[in-house]
Amino acid sequence: VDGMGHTVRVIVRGMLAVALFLLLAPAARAETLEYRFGPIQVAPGQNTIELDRNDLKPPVDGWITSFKPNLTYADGEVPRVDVIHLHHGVWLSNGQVQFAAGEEKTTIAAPEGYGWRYRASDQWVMNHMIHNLTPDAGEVYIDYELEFVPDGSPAAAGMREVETLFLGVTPPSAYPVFDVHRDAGGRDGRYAYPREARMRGYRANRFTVQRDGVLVGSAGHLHPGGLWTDLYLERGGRRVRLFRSRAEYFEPAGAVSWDVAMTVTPPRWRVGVRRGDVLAVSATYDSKRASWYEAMGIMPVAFHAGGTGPDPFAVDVDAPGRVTHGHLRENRNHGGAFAGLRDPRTLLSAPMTAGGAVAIRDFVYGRGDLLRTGRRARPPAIRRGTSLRFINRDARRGILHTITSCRAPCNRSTGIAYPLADGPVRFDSGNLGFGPQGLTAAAQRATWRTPRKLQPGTYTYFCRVHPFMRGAFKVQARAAR
Ligand SMILES: [Cu+2]
Repeated sequence: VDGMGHTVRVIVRGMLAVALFLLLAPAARAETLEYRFGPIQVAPGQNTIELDRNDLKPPVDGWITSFKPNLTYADGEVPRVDVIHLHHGVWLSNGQVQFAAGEEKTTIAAPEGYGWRYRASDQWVMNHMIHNLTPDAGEVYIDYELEFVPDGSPAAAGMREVETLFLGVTPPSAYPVFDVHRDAGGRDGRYAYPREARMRGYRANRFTVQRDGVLVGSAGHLHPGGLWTDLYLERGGRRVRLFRSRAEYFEPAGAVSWDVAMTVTPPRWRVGVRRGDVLAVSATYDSKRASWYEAMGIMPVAFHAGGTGPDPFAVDVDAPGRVTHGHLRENRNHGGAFAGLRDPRTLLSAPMTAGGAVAIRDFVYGRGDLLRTGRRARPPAIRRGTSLRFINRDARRGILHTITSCRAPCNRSTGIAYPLADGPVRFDSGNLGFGPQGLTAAAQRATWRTPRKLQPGTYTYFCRVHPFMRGAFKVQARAAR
């Protein structure tokens, strides 16, 4: 971790806060502790997972009752989400996930009287994935606010311990993702994962409860395009829904961006569970508008072992949730405005030489890049039945790029809701490039070829990692000219 000065300052501030709390505020409920993790140097175009030791935590034993994350610049300003965003942050304690945050920035709070047990000797690790959507380097901090009740304070007496059950729809992984293809699922325009993926015998979204106890809270994590996550309980052949965490979009264009808040369980939500019960989660995405690559569906649940709560088969526990924040300023740049770029359908093409490839270098598609002018801007043309090869020359710098179809002209301004993977013909290269196994979205290859079956026409595409990158190519019925 960089910035030891910061670390020390924050720890000292934390100790002072706790001391003040003990001296002056015996009736107070919890102390707010603020931490800044960083500075984190963000490379041009970065989209990688990092694991760092994290000593920014309370100096004394106690209870954490609430957790609120953010991403900031040195001056405290929150980066625009279309510039740099926190793809995820996961706070691991002694190797277990305790808190997690995504770009939806849900505040996590235990219900009154419950808390996560904290010991000063706990080993914390920060797993963070910061996505820089631009070719410019940056420097950011991960800020987080804990509500903390030190041992010995009146509020700590009788505190009930919760632990986080980190449930998700995919097998446990540092990068647990799945793809949602446009038009996948039923005619309802939605795709429920894993049910509609039709994977026989799939059980990665199911968890057997190990001890009797009570569930006291939950919230879902989705990516843009996500509609809701569901939590179910199965017992003796019966199944009941416990909670639906809905994505409430502020985004004017609908379910297509990070301008969203997830609903969390109401404060009085309780579900009694028994050893042997099965908890199952599912994630539902909109599949009408666009494809959603590397989507997530995670539903952490706060569990109190040994407690009791309503039997969900006797009482309807599935109450509507509530959001923990409104529209955030950093989500204000939606994109989709006229940007002065040419419509590639009106440009002359340039034939590709046999064996030629479109090289991607310095965030530019070598041929047919919409941000270029002159001959280099001309979309390369290939013959029907052949394919166009792309090669990512930035891969050696650790930069990933994609070639993902978007609806023509795909030349409007970049924002959180534009462009989308909504080309009438669906193609996607995956993340061209390399990275450490299991800790990256990288496809572990730098080249990709377009599908051979494309009909004659102009095809527009963008880079999902750096959506300002746009390009086009043409397929011609006869010999390219
Ligand atoms: Cu890119």
